[in-house]
Amino acid sequence: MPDIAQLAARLDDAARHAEAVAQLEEPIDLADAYRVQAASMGRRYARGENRIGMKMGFTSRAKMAQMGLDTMIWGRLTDGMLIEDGGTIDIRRFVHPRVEPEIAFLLAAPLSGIVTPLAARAALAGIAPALEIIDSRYRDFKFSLTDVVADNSSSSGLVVGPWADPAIDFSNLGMIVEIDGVERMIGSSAAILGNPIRSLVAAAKLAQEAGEPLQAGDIVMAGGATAAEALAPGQHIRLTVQHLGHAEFRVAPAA
Ligand code: OOG
Ligand code: MG
Repeated sequence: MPDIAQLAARLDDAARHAEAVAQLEEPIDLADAYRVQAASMGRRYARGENRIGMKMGFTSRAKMAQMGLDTMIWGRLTDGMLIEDGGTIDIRRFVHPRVEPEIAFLLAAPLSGIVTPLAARAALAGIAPALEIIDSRYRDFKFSLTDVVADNSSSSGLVVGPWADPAIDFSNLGMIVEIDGVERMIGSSAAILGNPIRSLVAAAKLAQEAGEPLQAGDIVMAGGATAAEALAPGQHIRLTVQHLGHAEFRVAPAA
C-alpha cells in the first residue's frame, strides 16, 4: 500500500521549495496517483490557496509525442498559480519551467458528467488565449503516467488573456507563440483533440468522477496545442490566438 500522505508531502515540498525529486519508486496505480494529487493539493488549500478550476493534459499529439505518454490526464488549478496577463515571473520559484500555448474556458454554469459538445458550449461564459507554465517536480522533467498525475500534472502557472465571446467558432484558430519577438511555436486550436470543446467535455466527466464537478466560474485549461518550450531568464513570451487576441508574460532577468 503506497503511503499517500507521505508521497503528497514529498511532491508538495518539492513544488514549494522548487527542488527536484526522484521519480516515485513505490508501485502505484492511477487511482492512487490521483489520490496523491488530491492530498498534495489539500496541503495547498490548507495554506490558503483556493481551487479555481482544472487543467487537461496530453490532449494533443504534439504533447503526447514530446513526453512519450498518450493517456489524457488532468490537474487542479488554484489562485496561487494565476499570473497576471502582462506580468513577470521569477524563474527561481520553479524547478525547470516550460511554457505551452492553450485555450482557456470560463464556465457560466455547472457542467457535470456526460455532456454533449453542444451542452459544453452552452455552459461557457468566455474563452481566452492562455499560456500554461508547466514545471515537473521530477528531476530532468522525466516521469511515468502515474508520476505526473501524482505531481498535479505538472501544473505550475497560468496566464489567461482577455475573455472573448464563446459564440465564435474556436475549432480551428491559428496559435503562435513568440519568444523575444521570434515565432517559436505555431499551431492550431484543432490540435487539441480535433476541437478544444472535446477537452471540456472530457473535463466535465473526469471532474464529476473525482467528486469535484465543474462549477460556474471555473476555468478549464484545454491542454497544450504544441510541444512545450523551456523558459529562461529575461524572456518575453507572447501568444496570439486568431480572433481571440494575446496573452503574455515576462521572465525576470537573472539577478
Ligand atoms: C504534463 C502536463 C501536460 C498539457 O497541456 O498537455 C499538459 C507535462 O507535460 O509536464 O499540461
Ligand atoms: Mg498544459
